[in-house]
Formats: sequence, C-alpha cells, structure tokens
Amino acid sequence: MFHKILIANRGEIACRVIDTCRKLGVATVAVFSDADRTARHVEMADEAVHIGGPQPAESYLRGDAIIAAAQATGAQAIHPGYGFLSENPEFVEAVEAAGLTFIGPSAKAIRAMGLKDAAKKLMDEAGVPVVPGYHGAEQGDDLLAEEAGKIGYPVIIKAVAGGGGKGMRLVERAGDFSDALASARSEAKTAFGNPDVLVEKFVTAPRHIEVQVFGDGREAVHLYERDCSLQRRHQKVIEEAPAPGMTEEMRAAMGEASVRAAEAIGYAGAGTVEFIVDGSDGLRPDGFWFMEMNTRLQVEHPVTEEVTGIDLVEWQLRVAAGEPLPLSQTEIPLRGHAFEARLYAEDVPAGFLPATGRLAHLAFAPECRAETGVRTGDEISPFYDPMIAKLVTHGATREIALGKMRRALAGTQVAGTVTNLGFLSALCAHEGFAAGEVDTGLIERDLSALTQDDGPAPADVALAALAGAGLLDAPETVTGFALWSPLRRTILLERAGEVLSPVIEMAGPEAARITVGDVVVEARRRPEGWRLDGVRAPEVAITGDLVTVFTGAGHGFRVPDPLAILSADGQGGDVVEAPMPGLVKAVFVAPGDTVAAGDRMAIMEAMKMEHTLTAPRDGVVAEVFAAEGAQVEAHAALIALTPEEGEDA
Ligand code: MV4
Repeated sequence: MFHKILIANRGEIACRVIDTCRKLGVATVAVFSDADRTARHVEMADEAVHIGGPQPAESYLRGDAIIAAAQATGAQAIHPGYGFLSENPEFVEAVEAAGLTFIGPSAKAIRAMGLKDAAKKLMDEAGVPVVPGYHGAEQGDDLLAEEAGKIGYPVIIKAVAGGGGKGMRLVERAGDFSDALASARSEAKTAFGNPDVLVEKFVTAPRHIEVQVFGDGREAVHLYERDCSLQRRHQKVIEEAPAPGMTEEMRAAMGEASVRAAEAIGYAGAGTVEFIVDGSDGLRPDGFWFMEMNTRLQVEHPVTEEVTGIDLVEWQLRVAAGEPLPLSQTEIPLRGHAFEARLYAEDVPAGFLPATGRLAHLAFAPECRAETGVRTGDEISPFYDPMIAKLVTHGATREIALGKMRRALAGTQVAGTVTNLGFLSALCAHEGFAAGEVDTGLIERDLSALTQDDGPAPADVALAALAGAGLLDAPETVTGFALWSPLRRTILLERAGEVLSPVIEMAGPEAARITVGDVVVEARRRPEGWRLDGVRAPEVAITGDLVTVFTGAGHGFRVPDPLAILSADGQGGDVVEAPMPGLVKAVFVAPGDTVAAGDRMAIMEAMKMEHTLTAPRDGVVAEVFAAEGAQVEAHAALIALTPEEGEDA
C-alpha cells in the first residue's frame, strides 16, 4: 500500500478519498485554489499545496502544478476524484512519466472509451449489446433515410459530436425524417461545429441503468447496478441501487456484459458501464444497450457501497498498489436498498439556477450518510459545482430506505442559500417514484407539482417573528416585554424582496398571539419550546440578522434593524429610540396620532431616573414598537413617525 497519496480534487470527493486514506493509514496531500484556502478538504488532509487561482483552469486542471506538488511532498500516487483531470489520458501519461501512480485506468483504456462511436464499435465486437443503428461516415440524406427505415421507426437522430441531448431528434415515422434530419444537423453544426449525425432505434420510456465494474488490468468483476433514471435536463437528481424491478436474470446479463466490456479494454480500477434500458414493459434480459463507459469513480458510487458493504475507494487504492481484486464475483454481496439525493444550492423556481451564498448554518440528519465538502460558515462560490452534499440512506427494503431518505431530507438544515431540498422532498413523496416507476421522463412530466413552492406558512412567519423579537430563549433573558401585561409589537421581516410585518401580542411570558396578514397564530411556551396553534415549533437558526425556520426546504427571513429601514432614505429623524437600557414607564401616543415637535411621547425609567422622550419633529405616529412595561435595550426603536414626503434630496 502507498504511504502517501495526493488528491487532485476538491469538495466532497476529496474529503471522501481522505476518509478512506485515514482508515488505511495512508497520509494525504490536498491541493487547493485561492477560493479553497480554508476548505474542508484542506483541513482534513495531512498536508496541502496551493496550486493557483479560483478558476479550474488556473488550479484543479493544471496537471503540471499538481504533479509538481506530488513530487515536492513525496506522494507516490495521485487520486483524481471525478471531473477535472479524472478522464484525461494526457494527464495519466504525465503522472506515469513523472514516476508516480495514477489511481485509475490506463491512458489507453480512457482513450478507448472517450470516443463514443469507436467505443460502441469496440463493445459490439466484444459481444456487448449496442442499440441498433447507423454510425457510418457517409452522411447523404437518402442513405440516412434508408438506414432509418432498415432500423425501423421510431428512430432517434443524434449529433455524432454531441452528448447531453443537444442535436437529438425523435422521429416517429418515415415522412418526418428529412425535416428532423435538417434541424438536428443545423443544431449540431451550431453547438459542436460538426453537422454529422448517427441514427439509432429509439428506446421508448428509457431508463438509465449503469453497472459498477472493477478491474485489475486483466480480470474484472461487477458490483451490480445503479438506477439513475431520475434526471432533469441530463443532470442526475436521485440515484438508487439496486434498480427497481430488476430480475436476477437481467442482472446477470447486464453484469456479464459489463465485465466483458471492462475486460475487452484491460480495465484497471473503478469504472461504470452505462446502459439505456427499455422500461416500457418491465425489465427484460434483452432490453438493455450499451451507451458509454465512464472511466472513473462516479458521484453516485455510495449507493453501491451501501448495498455491497464495500469501500470502493479502498479497492481503488489496493488495486492501484498492485494488489489483486479483493473479492471474486461470487463473494460480492448485495443486501438491501440504497438511495442518494444530491443537495444543491440552486434556485428551483428560477429554473434550477445555480445559487451561491455563505452557509450560515448546515446540519444533516442522523438517518443518512452525508458526503460533503463544506461546513457551517463555508461559501458556495460561483467557481465550482454548487453541490452542498450527497445524502445517502440504506435499508433492508426499498420502502425503508426511501422512508429514511424522506426523514433525512426533513431533518436537513441549510441557512444562507436557497437549495433544492423542497424539490428532493417532493420527489421522495411522489407516488410513482415510491412505487418504483422510474424513468427519465418522470421529473419533466410532473415538474410543476414537484417544484411548487408554497412559501412559509403563517406559523413559520409567526415563529420567525418570535425569533426576531428575541423571544425564543428562556423568559429570564427576555427583554422588551413585561412578564405580566399584554403588549403589542410589530416585527419587520424581509423575505424574497418583500417586507412582512407580523404583530406579536404578549399575554404574559408564556403566551402570545401573532397576527400574520389576516391569520392569527396562537403561541404557547412549553418547557420544551414554543407550540404554535398546538403544534411543536420547528427548529430555527439565528445567524446574524438571518432567521431560518426549518420547515419544508427551510424559510429564511432577514430581520432588518427598524432604524436601518427607516433611515435608509436619510430619514433618521423618524424614529425615537431608547437612549439607554431601561423600562418603558408610559407611552402617550398610538399609531395615527398627530404630534408636534417637542411633544411628550413616552417616559422611560433607568437607573431610577425618569427620561421624557419627545417628538423629534411634527408628524404622524406610524408605529409603536414597545409598549408600557417593556424592558428595552439601548438604541431599541420605540416609536416611528410616518416618513415625510417631498423631502428627497
Ligand atoms: C437515447 C434515448 C432513446 N433511444 N437513445 C440522452 C442523452 C444521451 N446521453 C443519450 N440520451 C438518450 N439516448 C436512444 N436510442 C433516450 C435518451 C434520453 C436519456 C437517456 C439517458 C438518461 C436520460 C435521458 C433523457 C432523455 C433522453
């Protein structure tokens, strides 16, 4: 085994590799960009080397700087993680030329699978099922139409240079072929600078099922399948193992085909053989076709680890260090079911746009294995993938593992950025998904229901108001309210560009009525915390001026300083504040009252002296923030006047 390795990656996968290195007694070297100086993977590694600027091209894609870091630190091998340099054959050659070990397949194996067309041909020759189709260089209109007829409709036209769905056209009948061909070609030309297409039999109700393989350079084994059909715009959202509806017969057929694929290219290390599966009529042993092979450890590898009990990173290191495959095919177990949900900082209502922000609070539930590269206080920056964590659950049955995922999602707390947590929860509550009816069209079909955002309920706003008023803590520490008399106070909360103004009316220290719009929420304090309309309040994080209520995907509210709001336009004379901490003895005005400059508005008592607070100018009282009997802090806003008009500078 190696005594020290370098991890040429960042984020959760770098942390994941370091975890296994620790378990194996292998020392670790992290590399980091300017944006990652204090990142979790840097903290976890034994040593860390700075390799450049925040853009990937300036750091994590700089093979030369990474190899130099390995040499300078005495690392014997480089683990590439996924993405970045993981499938770059020139990097593999450079690593080997430097006398180091690349923890992954050979440059030759990566090249064999890198060219999608050549890979299909190779697989066909190795006896791996490939979708029937035409992949020739001749691109004449008539020839392509004739080939489509031979394949049999429906067919799919794909850009040869494509991937990810660009330049793809489904053609249902011969009469539509020439129009579809023209538009696929023009899209391919625009997107890839290459108008060439291929034609394939269209697989209806496609499912994405992939097989984990492991080779030692000569022989290979498989570690069963993962179903990654729950995708949105070719991005995986939830993965699981095993595939719902998989039969022993089909699993054996897919496993054997995948082992043939790996052995055909002398594969070493962890790889994944991706298949497209016809899910229109159950799973059949003759209904799967090779799509491509990924020559790296994949994001979703943990579901395979959960159902096999095998640490795939450990296997990667052992095989790269020259050990034989740790288990033979028949020794590899398959037990229970596992799910992985990808938690992203993204704005779902805005069309799943990547989001950024500082994670003011981050906590995971005990039901899941959370793979993450960030912790509370870290920034989701615009430079990298905005994944916050992968949440992984395992159970004896699919139902149990899914139930654990629902609870894991409900117990996940993220403050400081929007996330796809609500979307993931909606997916896990989807009846079809629960029944195992997964296919690549599920998310698009039910998108509006899955992305419906009801926003916070009145009880959530009420709880945020209590938090904003400093009333979540024990009564002894409460300021601003007398313990014995009903008091009224308006709390300003900002959410999604809107200002909410719930009103709290205290009825002693143990009870409050909170008015949110036209809804009244009854709150009672119990030894274990507040109850709202009889229901135990969810958890709340208070981080600076941000209050996050953890219901659904979490609802964040800014609690602006009333002074800041009211003085934002230079109207500093609008608010009467407490000159010192003390008791509000009397308030003489109410909202709507007209006052003249110098009028007595309230009396405060502090240090056994009375202070009279007067109106700073002529005006109308807008709001009374603290009432008689209230204990207030210095500079607490007590009374606001309606801002004057026509005074814009
Ligand atoms: C297909 C197909 C149906 N029949 N090929 C989409 C992107 C590219 N990687 C391959 N894709 C597809 N190829 C044939 N012959 C349906 C898709 C497809 C898809 C495949 C896997 C996962 C999600 C998908 C979503 C839409 C379409």
